[in-house]
Amino acid sequence: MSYFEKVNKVEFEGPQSTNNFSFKYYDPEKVVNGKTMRDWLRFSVAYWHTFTADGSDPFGAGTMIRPWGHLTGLDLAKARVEAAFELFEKLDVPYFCFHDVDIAPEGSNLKETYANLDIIVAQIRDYMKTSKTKLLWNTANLFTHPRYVHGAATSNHADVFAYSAARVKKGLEIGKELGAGNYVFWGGREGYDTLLNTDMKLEQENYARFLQMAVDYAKEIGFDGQLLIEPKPKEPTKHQYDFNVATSLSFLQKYDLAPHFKFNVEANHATLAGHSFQHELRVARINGMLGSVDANQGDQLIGWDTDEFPTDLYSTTLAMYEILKNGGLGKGGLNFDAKVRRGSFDPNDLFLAHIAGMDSFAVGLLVASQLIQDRVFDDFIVNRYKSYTEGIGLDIVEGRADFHTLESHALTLSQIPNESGREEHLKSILNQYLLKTLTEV
Ligand code: XLS
Ligand code: NI
Ligand code: NI
Repeated sequence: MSYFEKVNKVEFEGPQSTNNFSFKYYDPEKVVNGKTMRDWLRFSVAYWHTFTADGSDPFGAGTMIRPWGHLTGLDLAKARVEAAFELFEKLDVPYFCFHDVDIAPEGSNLKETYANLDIIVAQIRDYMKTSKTKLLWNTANLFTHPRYVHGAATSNHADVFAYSAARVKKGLEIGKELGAGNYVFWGGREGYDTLLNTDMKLEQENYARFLQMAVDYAKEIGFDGQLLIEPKPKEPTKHQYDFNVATSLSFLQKYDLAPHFKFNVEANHATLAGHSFQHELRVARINGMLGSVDANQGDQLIGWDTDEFPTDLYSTTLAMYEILKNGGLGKGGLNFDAKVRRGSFDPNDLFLAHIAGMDSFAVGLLVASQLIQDRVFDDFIVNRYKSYTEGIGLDIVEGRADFHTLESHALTLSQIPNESGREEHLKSILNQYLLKTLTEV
């Protein structure tokens, strides 16, 4: 049975192609900077947005027309798996991701929920025997159900803490069974809405205890995937503890958890935190903590996580710049934590949206790799900091300077020759590289 009968396997046809169901820039076998596009980009489909979500929003009902939409319960869950592997194969996408509740319905108690999960995980495992698509990461949804109203690991209620631990325990077991490359913690309810009822200190300590127990359990069962924290400053909670990469890193360091975790950086979460996507990737990268990416984009005019498919070529280029500088994403990937707009309700839009996102990141890869190869920004930056390679600057970075020697040096200065940072010029070079790459493909 086919769910997307009218869509054939999507192939690279180049920018001249008029076939909407083809890649214009993403050429999986093309070698860029020593690796294939497929291996640099490591695309992943997010199960929740593509197979589970129905397009409902706080003001309106679901709009999505889905070939599995008439089913319920486990039948629905099974049909989604079938549809998912059909889409993975037609897009030739190497990875996918899911939350436990995306793949199987919750039962009336934990045992029933486990039983439902076991049925669907077995079905997924069967598909994975012959499919090329692997599991990038899975996670436990610790935010939708009313029990998480006051948080999960940071709930005021110890039973919720225990229940959440059970779900993560099961999640790690599923991750191991399906060979997941990573396991994600996104704490949508780990934070507070008002300090008037919140013991922030206890909540944060409990969160650290929870993560340590997860580390211990992963080790106990031999789960060798990378554990990832996905920061987000707010939404649904007013203030989330994993606010951004820098805040989360300090938290991990304080509790000696940093060696066990990396970050899953999401573009729209970066902008919600008042940062650029590139900023968050850079902070993670320079600290050796860049694990994986939730590839999407927000909307400048809307103040929440719109999770749009990434089409902004500046953003994909600067993201790929960081990823290339990182030497790639290791076990991570570019997961389209992105949803088609409510008005894009046709099943074909699922393909067209992924094609748009994949082509946009392929362009980003091409442009970024050229920028790096030509040392466009590198040379500029090296030159900009050259005062640290000699004299007093070298004394500073090599630890020979103190306030006495610095004052003596300062007293000899008459005028300090600052130079222009050339921001506009650098941006115009970026434009040139973008346009040049686009015409050369
Ligand atoms: C929500 C998050 C979520 C995580 C996984 O904003 O992006 O989808 O990626 O729980
Ligand atoms: Ni995400
Ligand atoms: Ni998000």
